[in-house]
Amino acid sequence: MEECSKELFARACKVIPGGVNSPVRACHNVQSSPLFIRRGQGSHLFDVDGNEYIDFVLSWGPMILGHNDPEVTAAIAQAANFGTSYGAPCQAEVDLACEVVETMPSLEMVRMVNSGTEATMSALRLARACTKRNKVLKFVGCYHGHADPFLAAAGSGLATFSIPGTPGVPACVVEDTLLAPYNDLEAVAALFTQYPEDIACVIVEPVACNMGLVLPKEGFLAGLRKLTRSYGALLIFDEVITGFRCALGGAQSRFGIDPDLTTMGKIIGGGLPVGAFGGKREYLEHIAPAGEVYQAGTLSGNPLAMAAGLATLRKLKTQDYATLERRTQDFARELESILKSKKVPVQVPTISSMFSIFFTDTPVKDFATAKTADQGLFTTFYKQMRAQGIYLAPSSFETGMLSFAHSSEDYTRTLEAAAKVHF
Ligand code: KE4
Repeated sequence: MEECSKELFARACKVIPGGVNSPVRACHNVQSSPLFIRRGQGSHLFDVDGNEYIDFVLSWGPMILGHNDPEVTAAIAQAANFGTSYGAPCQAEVDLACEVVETMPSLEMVRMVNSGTEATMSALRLARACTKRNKVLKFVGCYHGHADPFLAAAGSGLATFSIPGTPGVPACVVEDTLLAPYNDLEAVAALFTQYPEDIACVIVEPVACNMGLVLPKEGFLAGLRKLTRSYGALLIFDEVITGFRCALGGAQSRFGIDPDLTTMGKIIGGGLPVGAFGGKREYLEHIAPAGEVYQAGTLSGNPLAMAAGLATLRKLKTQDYATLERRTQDFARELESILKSKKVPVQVPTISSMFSIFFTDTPVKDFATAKTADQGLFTTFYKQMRAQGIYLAPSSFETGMLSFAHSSEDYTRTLEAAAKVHF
């Protein structure tokens, strides 16, 4: 007898903390329990209870081509026939590195790792080594993975659980982490004035996706570039979500900014565990064994993961990003007007193939304003949409994603479901 989601979750809770391998999947913030997924196909997920969903989470970003894309799955299967890991260089990692360097405008070199967390953790170490400075400036509500230095006030899961930092991170580790509100250039300038020679880097989500979707204000990213240049700090674009999604060349190509370092994840692995950090040669050549900054990983450059990433990026070069963006905009506009007709405060920001839903009329420009959104309304919306077969991110601090596999019928069905929600 196959176990249902509830039975699986009960068994999981006995052996896995919280029954999940990543907190946000537990759906605590929307008073729900997680669905256990049996399989994904295109824009749909199928849970173990026999239900089908239109998927707007897409594994938190990687599945921009949709689930079980034939080319990607075939590439993984073919690679698997040659073994799963060598712990030695293979052609696939060179091919993927070349593909990434060709695709992301600012990159001259790249190092593969196994997650976005590893990518940002390594990029921070590199920035500190290259500048011989210790302080890192990040933005409240931006999430850069769970490496200690970033958990001073992270977005994503931590924001959902409203934990300002987390136990287990020594105060000495986050005392070099400076915080500024997103979109607040004056606050950044003030920190540089206060610490003119101590800031190794500014790390930023060029489009913030971990406090819900918050777009950079006109001039914000260019202002960061100018300030970091003038104070000798490195600018790190955390493109773990925006890379290959905001545009094929990421947010840096969309906004025309030239960061010193870029971190990547999610799409770069086509659904398998891959992260990467890259940037100018003059910096990357400090990374061991070329240079003295130690960074390593048993499964970095894993042949199956590289094959999945390569198949994904090569296929993305043939996709029509402009049409996907237009469809996302139309969908978000329609969704916003349906929800407004229900006399609730709501805004549905969107950019490229991303959107989020804030139940507030306060213009959202940073984490403080994102937090004005009514979580109760979001929970009501989430539950009633899931009951109608629409799989949304279980938190208003996450970002909804669309894929090239989503069909016009998916959009129509989702909007019809939204029209039936009652608050
Ligand atoms: P991972 O270590 O989870 O691969 O990547 C960390 C990371 C780094 N930078 C950005 C901008 C990110 O969004 C992430 C991870 N994103 C979350 C979703 N918002 C992952 C979901 C989860 O934690 O389960």
